[in-house]
Amino acid sequence: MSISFRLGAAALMALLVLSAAWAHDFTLGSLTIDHPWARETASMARAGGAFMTIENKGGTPDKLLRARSPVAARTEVHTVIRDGDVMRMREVPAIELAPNSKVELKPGGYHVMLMELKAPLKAGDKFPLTLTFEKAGEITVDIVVEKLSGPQTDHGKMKH
Ligand SMILES: [Cu+2]
Repeated sequence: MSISFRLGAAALMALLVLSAAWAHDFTLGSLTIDHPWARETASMARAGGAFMTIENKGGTPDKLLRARSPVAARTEVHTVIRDGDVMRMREVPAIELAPNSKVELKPGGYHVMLMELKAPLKAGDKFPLTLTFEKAGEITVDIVVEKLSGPQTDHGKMKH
């Protein structure tokens, strides 16, 4: 076996291991929760946002009702609305998951708001978040904290 083949194989293995780690999705009945993540928070921030893509592969609608996590004293499900030229976050009673569709929770849109954080969220950290769906029930997913990137236009500056 040549050296270059071995290196290639090693690189391929590393890539496979990495992509497996990053695939990071969870299944609950006909729901798939893909890539749940949260933004790193500034050291003084008391709140942070958690995001993910939820796909409903089933033929019946479901709803994300609420979430909870040991890292935050309270959580709310939020959306972002434009109010004049200010973006504001509003609590919503639920996120509707239509049959055979995907909903993306992302900065500037739907998110799980982690309120009264017990400690800042640091890039690379992982923590559990338990999601409650109206029909599918409960699942605990691992949230991976990612670095803040781009302009700081998220929760810190937004009004509730
Ligand atoms: Cu929010």
